[in-house]
Amino acid sequence: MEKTKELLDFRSDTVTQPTEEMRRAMAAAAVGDDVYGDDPTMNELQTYAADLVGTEDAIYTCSGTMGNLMAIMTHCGRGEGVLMGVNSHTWINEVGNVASLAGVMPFPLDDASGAPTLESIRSAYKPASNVHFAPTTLMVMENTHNYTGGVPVDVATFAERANLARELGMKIHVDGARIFDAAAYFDVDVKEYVSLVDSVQFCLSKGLGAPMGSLLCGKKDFIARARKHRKALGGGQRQAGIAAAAGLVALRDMRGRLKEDHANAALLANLLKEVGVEVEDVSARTNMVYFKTPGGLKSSALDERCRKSGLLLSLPSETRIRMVTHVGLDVDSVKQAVKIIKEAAGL
Ligand code: TLP
Repeated sequence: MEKTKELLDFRSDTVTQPTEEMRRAMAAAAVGDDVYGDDPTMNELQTYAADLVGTEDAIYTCSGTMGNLMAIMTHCGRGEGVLMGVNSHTWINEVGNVASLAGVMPFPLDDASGAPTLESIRSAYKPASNVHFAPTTLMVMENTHNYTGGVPVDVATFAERANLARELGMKIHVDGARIFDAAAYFDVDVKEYVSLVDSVQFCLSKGLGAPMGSLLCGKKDFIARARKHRKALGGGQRQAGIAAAAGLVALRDMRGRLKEDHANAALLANLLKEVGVEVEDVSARTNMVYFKTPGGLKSSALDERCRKSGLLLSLPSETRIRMVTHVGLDVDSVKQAVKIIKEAAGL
């Protein structure tokens, strides 16, 4: 954790160092061969995760990307269609694996404000009855929604989309990499979201601060079929309880502090605005701040200058910058970061 503090690493909430407690738990973890289902710590994590989100079962996956892909491969047969936002991580940032590995056809939804619009769901939907269509059998929703600003989708809005997809006969998967941020933001139990869908993937390695791993949660038969896909993708691990031990600490102890990250991101947005940076407005802010590169610079040029002062940024494009708050950063880190940006951009 010290390292991220020294570096002012705002690139992502994936950069956190494991806490001392996570390291102790990893060192002491009872382990077994998880491909045989023999790892007691992994079994404990999966049971804990399923209970926490209110599903019958859960399976550990190496990453959020793998969890989303397993979900799509399990819900959809080859040649079927999946609806997902054009600004979603599954659309933009998972290397086209829906097409290349799952053999599933993605159809774009308008998710410019986080949740997909009802109209875009209706118009993208393709029924199996028409012989020409790749029938859409799944909709993926993302919560919080990364690319539009880490926007949390509230339960009512989420339910409206999920219910429409259900009426049209689709299954629903949630890329809930940061779903605990959404639940924390709205002070709701994560089960309120998960009860509306067929599966959820959430990450241990983001705001919850674990070094690796995600959970895919759903019904027992769904998880059993997803397990086969995990094996096929090379994600069956052996003494995986080492990772699960840190994941258990993350799930038990770290959810309660996510609002600190949200407060720090709100402070960051305000301080950046005060020095003249064009911060992107959001309907609700969790742990991300996106802004237009200030001072007429390219993102890469600003990044180079900031790096010299120990500040690391994420660069979604040459005109757009993202900063993410996390457990390795505090109020002082935020103030220091704004000072560095102000100087680097000549504001
Ligand atoms: N997001 C990462 C990068 O890949 C962009 C980040 O720094 O934010 N869903 C969402 C909404 C995500 O933001 C991410 C990772 C994933 C899935 C994938 O998780 P991993 O990195 O574990 O494969």
